[in-house]
Amino acid sequence: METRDPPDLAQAIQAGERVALAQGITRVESGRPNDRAAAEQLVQALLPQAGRSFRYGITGIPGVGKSTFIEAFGLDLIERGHRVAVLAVDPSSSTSGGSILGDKTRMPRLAVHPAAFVRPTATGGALGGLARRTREAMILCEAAGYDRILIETVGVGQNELAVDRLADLTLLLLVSGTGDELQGIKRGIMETADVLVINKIDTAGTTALRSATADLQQAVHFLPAHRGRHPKVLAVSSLTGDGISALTDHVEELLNADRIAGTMEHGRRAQALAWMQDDLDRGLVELGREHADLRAALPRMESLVASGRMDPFQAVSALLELIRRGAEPLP
Ligand SMILES: Nc1nc2c(ncn2[C@@H]2O[C@H](COP(=O)(O)OP(=O)(O)O)[C@@H](O)[C@H]2O)c(=O)[nH]1
Ligand SMILES: [Mg+2]
Repeated sequence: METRDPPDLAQAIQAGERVALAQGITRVESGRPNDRAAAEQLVQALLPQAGRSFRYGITGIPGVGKSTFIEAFGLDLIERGHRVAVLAVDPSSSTSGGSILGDKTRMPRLAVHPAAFVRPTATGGALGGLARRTREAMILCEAAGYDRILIETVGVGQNELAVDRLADLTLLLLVSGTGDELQGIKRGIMETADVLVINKIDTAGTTALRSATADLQQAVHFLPAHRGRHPKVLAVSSLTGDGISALTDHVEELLNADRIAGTMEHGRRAQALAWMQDDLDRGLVELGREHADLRAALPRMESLVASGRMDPFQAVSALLELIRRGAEPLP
């Protein structure tokens, strides 16, 4: 495939060429230094056209039905006149394989719909890198005219925080049934959710479902309010479509209100600041590793610590002192 230079590619993306958008995202995802420079140019060029979408994070454990839910929710958004981009991020996919293909087959209609763009993202590697690439892919999609961005991600540990930094609104999917929905879900994940979605209600009895919903709605009031409110609990079947339209009404209403109140913009600024701080931290670590005196002293310190002749904390302060004294870094 020919590779276009960033200004060309930026123009084609804005013109709505799907192939260009796919190419651009590939650039953004690439780890090659050459591509990185081009990706940054591309993002810079498209940034003024980005930011006008609603960004939804969809999270939950594997198998809870995120991809199936996105198919139903995405189609509902399209029916309401929107253009939908889906970025499926699975940090485990580099090892487990297969799940990416799985995602697309769970979105059979969305994947081929002219008003949708579905992009499973091969990930692996550092979390910071994953979040950065997703953020950049999102910017490209927005510049291409997609006004609803759906980010699918597995809700495990730290990754959760990453989606909270990308999305304007986070939906946490749970499975209905036994009333112990809260089990196995980390408190931190609950706290970053704006809406709790009980999925697969077609498999649950009405009574069980009612009590599960009520229990959960009770439970969330014991959590600290997130973005100034307690999450609402909604029940859906992604398979039959039951409850989806009511859910779309609710989340769109929340985001419309947030946009008007300025809460959305405020949230995005806070995200931007967090990105900067993260990236600066990473940059400082890299810079430190390149420091000539530190590099020269490191192997000796390592062997001293490994052999028990020096305390690790002592070694670190000695190494940091080398940087503090202000020797020149390597060219
Ligand atoms: N009965 C039922 N099955 C569902 C529903 N949503 C998803 N599933 C099934 O749950 C399995 C996992 O779905 P998937 O969307 O791949 O989950 P993900 O790993 O969270 O993306 C698949 O077999 C789906 O068909 C639902 O609402 N009802
Ligand atoms: Mg999935």
